[in-house]
Amino acid sequence: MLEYSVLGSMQHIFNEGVDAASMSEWSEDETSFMARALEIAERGRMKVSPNPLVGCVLVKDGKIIAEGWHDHLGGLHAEQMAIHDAEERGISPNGSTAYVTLEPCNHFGRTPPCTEALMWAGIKEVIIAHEDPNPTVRGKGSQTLTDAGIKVRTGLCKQDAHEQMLPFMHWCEHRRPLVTVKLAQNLEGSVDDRSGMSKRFTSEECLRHVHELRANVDAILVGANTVVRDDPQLTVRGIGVKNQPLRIVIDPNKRCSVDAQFTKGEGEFLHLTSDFTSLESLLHMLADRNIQRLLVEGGPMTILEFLEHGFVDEFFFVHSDVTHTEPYLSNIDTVVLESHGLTCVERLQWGLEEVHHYRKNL
Ligand code: AOF
Ligand code: ZN
Repeated sequence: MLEYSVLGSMQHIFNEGVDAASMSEWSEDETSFMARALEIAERGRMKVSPNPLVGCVLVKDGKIIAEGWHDHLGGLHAEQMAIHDAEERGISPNGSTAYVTLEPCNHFGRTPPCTEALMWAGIKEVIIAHEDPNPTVRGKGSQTLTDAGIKVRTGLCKQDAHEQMLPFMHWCEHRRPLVTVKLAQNLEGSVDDRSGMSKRFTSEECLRHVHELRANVDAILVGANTVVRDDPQLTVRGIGVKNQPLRIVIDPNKRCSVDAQFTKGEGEFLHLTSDFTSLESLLHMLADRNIQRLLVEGGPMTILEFLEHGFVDEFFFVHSDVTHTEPYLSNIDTVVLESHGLTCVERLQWGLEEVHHYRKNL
């Protein structure tokens, strides 16, 4: 489990298997089966976007007989993989209960409908954590199952499933990506020491966490000032990813060199110059390109723009205790974050740096 993900830390549900809100409605066994489905859904992390992470377990006579998860984009859906797993083990899924973290789909997409697979497999009951807000599904999956005489119950560990699928849920609901910001500064609020060449002032271990964060987003954005000063590559390094995030630079005054690092190497980039109109239209355009989670890495002016428009959903505020000879102040602090609807939900340690993780109530 990755501590920096939108999940914060989901470890509690895997350890305790309890979703407080559902305690009265659901048995302990049911809750632990769904907790397992949520746990195995994690195996698709960094591989399924723009699809959500989905897990499924099949239960017969009080025991898990098969497991499946949506492993990668274009791969089997969780339910189909679980049915396949039962067959491979030589166990009939007939008469079992499916615990699935998302309402089964009812459409022909990259795969045939999961509702049909469940019916064919003779599943007698389907327990769902969260409805699928995708317009092509939205209740139709549950309805199809019910019409076929399969018992359907929904809402077990719903909050945890929502958290796990947050970028997907947000994208379905708002048609714009979830915006995550990362900003590192020292105790006086400086993001750069202007007395010399630009250089990283946070620890090696902190950098590793930043790359993990990058590996969990679909796009990374910076403003022109950051490119001119730091010339970053904006790629994921040290972690195997199937696709590099889309690199986006906002540069309306055409200040970036045609030779800038972000234009090089593997992966796509978007250099927005005169074609940049507004953050809002950019976010909608990104959503249309299936970008569900965007990481804004700087600089402070770009981040403030996002904050002032109310577009920041999540903020990793990295605090270093190095001193800067010629500080460059961000003008971003706790008060600014709180005034834009963000609340500190946890404190993390990324190497030498303490990180305050802020979130909107999503
Ligand atoms: C499920 N089980 O494991 C997942 C579902 O293009 P496709 O065929 O991969 O379908 C993608 C949509 O299906 C996705 O947007 C979401 O609504 C649903 N994902 N559904 O029954 C799964 N990953
Ligand atoms: Zn499906």
